[in-house]
Amino acid sequence: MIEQIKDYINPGKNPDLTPAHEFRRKNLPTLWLLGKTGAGKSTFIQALTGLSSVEVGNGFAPCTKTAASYDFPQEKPVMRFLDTRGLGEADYDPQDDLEEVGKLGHALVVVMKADEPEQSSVLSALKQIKKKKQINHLLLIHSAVLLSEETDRERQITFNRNQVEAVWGKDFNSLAVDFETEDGSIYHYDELISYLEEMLPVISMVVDKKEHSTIEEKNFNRVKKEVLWYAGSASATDLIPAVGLVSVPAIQATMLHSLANQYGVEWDKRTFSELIGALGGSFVVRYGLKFGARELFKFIPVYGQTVGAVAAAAMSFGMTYGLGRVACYYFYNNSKGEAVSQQAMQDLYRDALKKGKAASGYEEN
Ligand SMILES: Nc1nc2c(ncn2[C@@H]2O[C@H](COP(=O)(O)OP(=O)(O)OP(=O)(O)O)[C@@H](O)[C@H]2O)c(=O)[nH]1
Ligand SMILES: [Mg+2]
Repeated sequence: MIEQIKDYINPGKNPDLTPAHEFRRKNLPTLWLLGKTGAGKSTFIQALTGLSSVEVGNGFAPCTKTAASYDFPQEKPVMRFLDTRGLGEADYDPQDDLEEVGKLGHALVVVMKADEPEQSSVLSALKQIKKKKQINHLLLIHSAVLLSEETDRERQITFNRNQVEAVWGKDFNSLAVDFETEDGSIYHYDELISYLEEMLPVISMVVDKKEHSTIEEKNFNRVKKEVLWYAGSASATDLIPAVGLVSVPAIQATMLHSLANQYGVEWDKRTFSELIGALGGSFVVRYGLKFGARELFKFIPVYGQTVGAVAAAAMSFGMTYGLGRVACYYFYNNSKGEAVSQQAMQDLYRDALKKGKAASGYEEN
């Protein structure tokens, strides 16, 4: 116990977090894009990530002949895009890509240009994907809808939606978008994001929402992806067979150290105990931030029970994200010389824990 607290304060001395980072990198929540050449898949990824076509291009690693995956952000990824790079007329076999997507947290987006009714290659791929039953969530995007006359638009969209329905059934959402409007905005952007986050909650964490936020929140948004990345690595420790190579506390400690630096706060024993104090000692224990104790048993105090590895992974993700969130809040106020209330810290933690668990990709939402 004492040792573990020391690890928190001075994490530099031993932990090799690489195995956890690598494991998570192999198991990222994935958004799979399916669509003909020119449908708008790359444009979609750019619209979401804010990266230029050059950056998206460079970030892609070919995984099969017909698909490429893109980890976002590249350095410390929290999610993955799988791009089928244009289904041609040749028969596309989604088999390898289905394996690539893995078993956890993934969703499928089919992109069809509204004025393109010839979708046989996409539909036959979709039929095979459906058969495998590995993908639960589908969103159909009709792109470039503003290029069509208003009188044609509804008919085109309905036609393509019916084609998809014929192979997939009725259980999917369908949305008309345009990525290239005259004023540079995206037509139906908000609707697009909310459909996407329904399917893959991590999306809500990585996509910029044009909503009002406080200065504190803006500051957190700058480090949020890093916090998610650490949370992903923490969750990996519950799933890596060689348990004990890396510990959740070691990862959390490294995260806290890095965050404190970025807020210009010195990370030492005093800051550590003040942070814990600000959350409340008994709260910390109840929520399992008991520095290693839960790792031995996968015992989750807040549930009062022992859980399986996947649920534990979701919990580790949520707790690490929650800890990162409140730490940033604390550091921000600390750097301004302002006090924080325990209530505010706890509310923030609970909220972040919930969002983090959903974003982990290890839980059905
Ligand atoms: N006006 C308009 N143009 C679009 C839209 N989406 C894509 N485009 C254009 O369509 C062309 C093809 O888009 P991409 O995103 O490269 O298509 P893709 O699906 O990635 O194609 P492949 O990489 O060949 O599979 C580009 O010139 C885009 O600018 C849209 O919503 N509106
Ligand atoms: Mg492309």
